Amino acid sequence: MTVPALRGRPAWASLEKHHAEMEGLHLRQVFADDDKRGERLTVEAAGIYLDYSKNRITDETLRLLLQLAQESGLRERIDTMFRGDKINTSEKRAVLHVALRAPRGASIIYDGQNVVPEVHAVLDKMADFADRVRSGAWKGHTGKRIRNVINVGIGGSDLGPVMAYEALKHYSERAMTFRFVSNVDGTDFAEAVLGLDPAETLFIISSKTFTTLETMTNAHTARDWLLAGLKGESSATAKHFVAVSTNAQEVAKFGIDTANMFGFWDWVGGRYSMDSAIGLSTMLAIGPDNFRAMLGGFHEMDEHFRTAPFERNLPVLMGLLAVWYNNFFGAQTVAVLPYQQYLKRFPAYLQQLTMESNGKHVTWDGVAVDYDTGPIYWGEPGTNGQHSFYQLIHQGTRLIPCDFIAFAHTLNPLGRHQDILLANVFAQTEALSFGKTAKQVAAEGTPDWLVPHRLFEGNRPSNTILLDALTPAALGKLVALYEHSVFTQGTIWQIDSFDQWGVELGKALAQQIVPQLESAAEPKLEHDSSTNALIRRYRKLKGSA
Ligand code: G6Q
Repeated sequence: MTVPALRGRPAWASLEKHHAEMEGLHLRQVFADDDKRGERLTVEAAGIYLDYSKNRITDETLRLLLQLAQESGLRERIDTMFRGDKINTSEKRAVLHVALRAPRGASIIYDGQNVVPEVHAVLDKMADFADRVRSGAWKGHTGKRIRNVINVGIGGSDLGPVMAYEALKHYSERAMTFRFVSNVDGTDFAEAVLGLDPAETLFIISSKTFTTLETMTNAHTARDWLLAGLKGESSATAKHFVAVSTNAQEVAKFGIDTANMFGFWDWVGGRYSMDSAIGLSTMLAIGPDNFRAMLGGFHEMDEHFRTAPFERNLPVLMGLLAVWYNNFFGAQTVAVLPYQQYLKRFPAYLQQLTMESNGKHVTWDGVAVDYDTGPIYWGEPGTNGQHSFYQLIHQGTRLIPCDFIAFAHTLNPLGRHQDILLANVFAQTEALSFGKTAKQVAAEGTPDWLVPHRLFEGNRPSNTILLDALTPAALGKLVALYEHSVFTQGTIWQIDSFDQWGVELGKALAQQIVPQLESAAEPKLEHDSSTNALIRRYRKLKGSA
């Protein structure tokens, strides 16, 4: 199907016109006009209840957004992803993270071959390894069992593992310690190994390419630390290092036996890889059964996304709403507010998923876009955020659509905590939508001069995402929900959500600058005057010039 440029799609023009009519409409009004709105504008699927009634939309908005999805070829594009077409055009790669969670026995053909058996072969190898480490059958070099696991990786090889470990800590093996090293700042490594016995420590070097500067620097430091602790026997690394990578050659070069390498494939993007072997630390923490339950959750959402009609399709609706605010209201950000302490790293994880995917300035055909693409995602767990930045969401001058995420059951029942927590979710979305008028504020006896300060305009949109409990399956569903919402947005904008050329320039320049900082002789600098002066000052401060 040939899709016209975004502004040339009929639904786009209709939405522009419609938005002009909608701008003055208050959520108070739309709720007053329809006392069933809060039940009607909801969808329940795959165990997730989405209340999207507190959005600045009418039935007409929805109709037009759904029309936009049709005109954008979303249905066809979903099919092309699941079929393994090379939709990551700038890297000429398929985008098949959905194959990572396909059940055993399913068939997804890529380059003439069913990839699902390979996926399960790796999962089985991971499970076997995880069982051996968790049971103590896998011993370290000195015969001690492994008690500490350190994942060394960055970006997509770190954010997913960290987030999933934190999110599923409740299910984790508490007798073991899990830590994560990503930053090339030596402090990250130093703090991660503090107090650990090398004889009981396993490093997972997670790097798709096995060439990433930060990860390889940390991996070498890890090896030095281990060898220093185990009195320098180089054979000692064998039981303390495993690799997760697509690059067997580099893994072997580093000195890790490729028998202890867990593979994945170029059709898995870094930020879409937490459910591949990159999740080895997650599996070590929560065990193979829980890991498989998480994959089951991912798959349930994949199937929902693939098959549900768009008007009842959670990721499609969320993606379209994001487009609505981004492109028609000029909203620059989306706040993600999990009311769940275990999801404290979820906003950070989503930042990469959303912004590395959709922070693009050209279409997949390389044409500069004349509309805004990916919004900024950010957030913190509630209720902490309420005592900090919510002020700006309630009374500031910017429109910030919010996703509230909550769970009906807590994993840590303690007195009244859970009801108080959930009361805050409902209170916040109510306050944001309906606010408080000057009349209401004055009626409370507020002096006239104070009324403007205390009034809340309301009309601040939000989604409420309600799940039963934070299980491994629930986490899988939630991550897949956002993955496919990102996909929906990228399809409307016609951008390649699966490349990340924007991170290249800085990487290349850093490689150039490192020797200029390290050289004993004064280097010949040919940067701009600011960069040259900063390099000279740094060299002087560190005492090398
Ligand atoms: C994610 C990106 C990026 C990548 C890291 C680590 O989609 O590609 O964040 O994951 O740069 O790369 P390696 O796994 O190759 O070390």
